[in-house]
Amino acid sequence: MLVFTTHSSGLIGLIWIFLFFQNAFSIHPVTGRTGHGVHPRLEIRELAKDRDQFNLYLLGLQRFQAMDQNDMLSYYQIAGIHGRPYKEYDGVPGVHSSGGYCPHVSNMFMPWHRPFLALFEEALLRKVDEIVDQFPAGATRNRYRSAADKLRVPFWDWAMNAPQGENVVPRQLTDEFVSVTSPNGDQTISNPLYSYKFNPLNTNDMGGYPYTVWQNTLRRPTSRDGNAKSNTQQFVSMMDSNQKSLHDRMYGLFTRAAPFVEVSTECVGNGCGNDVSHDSFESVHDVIHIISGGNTGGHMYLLDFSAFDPVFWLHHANVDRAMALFNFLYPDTYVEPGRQTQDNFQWSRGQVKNAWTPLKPFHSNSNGDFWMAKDIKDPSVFGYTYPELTNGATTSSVRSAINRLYQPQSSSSSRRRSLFPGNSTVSVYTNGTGSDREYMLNVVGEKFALGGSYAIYFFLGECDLEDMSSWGDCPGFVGANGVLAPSGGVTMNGTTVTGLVPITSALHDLHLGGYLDSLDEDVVEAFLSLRLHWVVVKVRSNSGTSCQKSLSNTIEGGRRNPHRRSCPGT
Ligand SMILES: [Cu+2]
Repeated sequence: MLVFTTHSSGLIGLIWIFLFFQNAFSIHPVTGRTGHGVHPRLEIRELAKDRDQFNLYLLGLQRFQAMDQNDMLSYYQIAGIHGRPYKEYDGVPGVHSSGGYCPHVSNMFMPWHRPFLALFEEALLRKVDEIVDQFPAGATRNRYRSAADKLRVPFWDWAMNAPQGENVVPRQLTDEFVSVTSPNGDQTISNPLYSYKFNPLNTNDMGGYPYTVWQNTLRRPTSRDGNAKSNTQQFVSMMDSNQKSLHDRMYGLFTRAAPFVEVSTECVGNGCGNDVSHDSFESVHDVIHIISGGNTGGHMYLLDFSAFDPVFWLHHANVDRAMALFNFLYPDTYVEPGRQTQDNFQWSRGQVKNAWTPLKPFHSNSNGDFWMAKDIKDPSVFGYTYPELTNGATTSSVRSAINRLYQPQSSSSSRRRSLFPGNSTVSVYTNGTGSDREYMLNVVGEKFALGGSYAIYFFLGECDLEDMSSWGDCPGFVGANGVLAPSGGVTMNGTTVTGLVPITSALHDLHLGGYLDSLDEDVVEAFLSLRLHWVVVKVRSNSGTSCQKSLSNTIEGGRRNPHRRSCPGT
């Protein structure tokens, strides 16, 4: 009896030790959605046209968001890799106690987010598979099975012209409720694309107020207390007024045969891999974060919280698509070594990272190896592609897709906007011959000048600068440049970011409307020095704050003949 007991407890002990080690050292290799063929991620409005796929996507997302937050494949834990709660994922320790794993203002910005999205896609589609198995066996289940095999996460193209009569922000993202066909029948559910509900909200994970009281993700919150609601109308109108600028910027980036590091990251100098002050996909990407979150600190506004908002995943799928299209068009340029400009959970500022750097915490196999930028240049390794790259795509077919989607349109009278209401005109300037010259505002700013995210909003007409909520509808508003920074007072001086806001289309409209005599350089320059205003808006202020002296702001009208202005009123 005694022998038996000893033997038994020893065995239990061994099993316990085995389970402990298995749990402590089990590794989850990120596979993406592989094993079901390579299928395109679709634009959200295209996906919505496929009833079965879209139905499964919504049901899967709902189930994914409702998972136990202790599960490493839950929506909560995967979103949490990006910023808060600053915890290690899949047993991959960090070197800093603050910040998430994600690199920004970095040559690794685009590559790192690719396995991040692949992990999200893989975990979401596992939930979709579970739902398919709940449908009645036979024809119905088979139909959903084949829809699930083709389903990939959608992207939201915020740069293309919205379909006739629609807004840039698709309804699929803003409807609070949505109808689905579940295995139990037709239902109306809370739209999992509108907001993510923490279940439960773990205040220890959230850093501080108001994220410790906001039970669900918010866009442009109406207040900074527990009663805050999303201001969807403002989100929609701000995106509408920025689309033209985003549209023209994407075209500029796709048509610029520049090194990948130059178009992909907004960092400049300090050995970060890019020494050219120009536009970048990262800088364009910041604008969507800033507008979606809003200066009242909605989740998308801050790196720490942005990945919890469902729109993050559609936004970043579009950024990933930009990377895929650019890499397809310019196959000879890719990630080059670059010094990191910021500390994050896994890396320190100053370290040089390259295409062979492990992209943590994304394991590529169960031996503990990690995905590297060199291995993920082709998205099909994760089982997906994009519509423009299917059906035997060639350089010329991709180019024509980009022309169709993003080529700046010459203004026609139907697109004319009256920028100056009332009798005011700009007639003080002399006449000149028009030109095809392009004009853009080149913004060079200190990333951490204001100790957090900020946006610069540009105006060429009279808008009520005190009332931010009116800007989206004000025709004088020409575009914004957002600078996304971690919260929590992380400050690393000397990190410079750059971005461009094209204003050629706006100047054309002014010219057609009779407010600008010509597009000659001297005329435009004089006009800009009179009419160009900008407002810097920082999180935690409810109205625009005046431009701050600490922000190094270089505004260049035209590229050959730059003129500089100091901040208004300083
Ligand atoms: Cu990120």
